[in-house]
Amino acid sequence: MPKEALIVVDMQRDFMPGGALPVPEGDTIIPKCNEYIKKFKEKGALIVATRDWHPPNHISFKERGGPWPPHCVQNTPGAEFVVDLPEDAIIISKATEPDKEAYSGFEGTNLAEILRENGVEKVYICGVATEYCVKATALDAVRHGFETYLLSDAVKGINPEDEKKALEEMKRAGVKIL
Ligand code: VGL
Ligand code: ZN
Repeated sequence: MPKEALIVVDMQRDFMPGGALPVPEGDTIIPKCNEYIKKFKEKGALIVATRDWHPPNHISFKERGGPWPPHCVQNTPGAEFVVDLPEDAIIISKATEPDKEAYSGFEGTNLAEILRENGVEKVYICGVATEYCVKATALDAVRHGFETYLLSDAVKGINPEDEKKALEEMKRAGVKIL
């Protein structure tokens, strides 16, 4: 039973430069994420990848009054992963309901149950965007009782000031920033 899990948050084409909702320099953490995936896999950790997986009419999209341009629409190239995942990686699709936003990988998914069933006690988090889905996932991980670590050299935010605030907030909540 793996005691550790790596959670790779939303490393998808639409969040990379040239995508529908780009995280500036989001692509620069791809090699780092791939390194962590390989390293954690080698030591027997559970590899989890969350993905933003919206229906075409999602409530977070501008045409429905939301803050974002359409992005990560289910089964489109923009929703594809840009990192190398092992075949047995656990894929968690989130924000799949038209009328519900979900930034956290735990929200409306069975991620907590999967981690518990696998004996996971510690989770390590990397990915994008630091102040949205990474933060929400990390805070929920703490709430669910997991020892939570942020791989800070493998995350990227949309806005540097918001990213800084998010790191402080995570720290206050008990996330260990590595
Ligand atoms: C995200 C904005 C909208 C994220 C997802 O993955 O951080 N941000 N949808
Ligand atoms: Zn989204």
